[in-house]
Amino acid sequence: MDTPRPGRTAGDRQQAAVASDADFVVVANRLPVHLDTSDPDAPRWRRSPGGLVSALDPILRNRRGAWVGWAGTVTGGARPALPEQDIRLHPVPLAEDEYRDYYEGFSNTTLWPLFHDVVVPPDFDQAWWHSYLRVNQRFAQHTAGLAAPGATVWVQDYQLMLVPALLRALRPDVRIGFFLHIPFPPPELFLQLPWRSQIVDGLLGADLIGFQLPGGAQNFLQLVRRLHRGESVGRAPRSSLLGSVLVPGREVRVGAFPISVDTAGLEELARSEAVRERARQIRRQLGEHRRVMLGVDRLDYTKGIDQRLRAFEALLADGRASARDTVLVQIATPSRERVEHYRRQRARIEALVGQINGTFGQVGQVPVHYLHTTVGRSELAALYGAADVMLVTPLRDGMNLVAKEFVAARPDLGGALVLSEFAGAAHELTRALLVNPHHPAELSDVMAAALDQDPAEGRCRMRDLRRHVRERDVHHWARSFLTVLRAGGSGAVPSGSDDSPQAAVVA
Ligand code: GDG
Repeated sequence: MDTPRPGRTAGDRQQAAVASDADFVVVANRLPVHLDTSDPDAPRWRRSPGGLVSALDPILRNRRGAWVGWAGTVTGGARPALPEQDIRLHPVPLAEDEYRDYYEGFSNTTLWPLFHDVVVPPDFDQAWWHSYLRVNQRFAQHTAGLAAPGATVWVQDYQLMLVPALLRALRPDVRIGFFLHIPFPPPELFLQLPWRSQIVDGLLGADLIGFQLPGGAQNFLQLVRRLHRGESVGRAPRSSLLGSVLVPGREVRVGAFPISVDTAGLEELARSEAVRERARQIRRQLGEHRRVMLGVDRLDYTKGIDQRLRAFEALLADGRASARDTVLVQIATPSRERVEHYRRQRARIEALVGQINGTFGQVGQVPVHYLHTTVGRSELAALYGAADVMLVTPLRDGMNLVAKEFVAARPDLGGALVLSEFAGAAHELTRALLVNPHHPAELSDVMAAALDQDPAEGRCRMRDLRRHVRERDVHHWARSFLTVLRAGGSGAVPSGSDDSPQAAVVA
């Protein structure tokens, strides 16, 4: 199949000619806001919680920064703005059929499963691909119209992998970084994709391509070699940079930059009296003497929620736990609810919860508390604080921020973290109780071991885990990426990206 060589139409040139003054532009599928319609008479834009926003916020405020993304509504309506007008938001419109084909289709039914070890089979659909290409072109055009001469542009994630090349064709003067939040699969899997060369060429429009783990970066470098898309050069992995791809006239650097959380912010929240009191209240509500296990995930088939429930069921069945002494609280945040695999996953999980509670529960005492909802940030911190055991057991996950958030929210050094080997976080949080979630007996055993963990050993592990997330927080992540991006070629330098130790190594 032909590689899309983004053509420069008169419309493109016109878009690029729009007055542009943003020195630092973040481009992501979603703007960092959502429309709060709890009062239907007065809908309000509210800032969405998340580490990405808090990490980029100071950089966006200090420079003439802008965020390009979809506002989350296909119905139009009021232009999104934050109450305090602090970050300049630039909405990219999406039509209903584009939401279906670009977002639910190509992004979440083709790329998402393909990049997560084909946990479910990906669908390949030409119409979805065309929609993905069209929407990526739109994002590139909007960004081109907004960026100041020599600006730094940071493109985020798998929904926008064509944007780097499309943007470079419109604005060769800007410096482009790309970061992939999900795993990058081995070439054997990626090569299934009918549009594989186009995606690789899209990414190669960047100056720096960042992955969560060195393995993802290496998979990408191997793929470039297999597809002959440029000369791929490896480097001794002394720093975040793992190699480069030489394309005509340019070097594209490739590295690993594990994302993290706002550790200090979460710790402060966890230490607040309101959150601590709420944590005590949750424990009282669940039963003073019961051990509390917790899962917090988007309801996604990659997160291993059903494997976790089955492992708990096995503990109840063999008597290592009972509804009297143990409870599992599972927060399952609604996600991609119109996509078939997600609908089926929800039905499977809810049947399993019903089965477990029906078999092992008593009046007033059920073993699983399942909430299909989104809870507030303080409530989440209180749940982290109330848990004896945090269960993070994805079958495959780029990083998993919940694991790092739990650690950040435990200044009391309490709680045990059970963590899947297949989460990116396992490469850093090696003092967690690591587990293979594909192995049912091992999963039950590690959950039982976590419930019975010696408190002194638990504190020791938690101390080590906390040291890591304090040093490597989300600010460190953003600084490391932007410092390396700045270290090559020309372009505006975002403030706050002071030299990190890694910069010295790669300079
Ligand atoms: C992708 C990659 C990578 C969840 N429920 C509630 C809530 N959350 C928050 C968590 C956490 C975030 O959502 C989920 O982040 P994860 O990392 O666990 O997972 P993905 O959504 O799949 O994210 C992943 C990440 O990008 C970043 O690069 O780590 O691998 O798949 O922050 O706290 N927050 C609130 N209420 C909830 O009910 N407030």
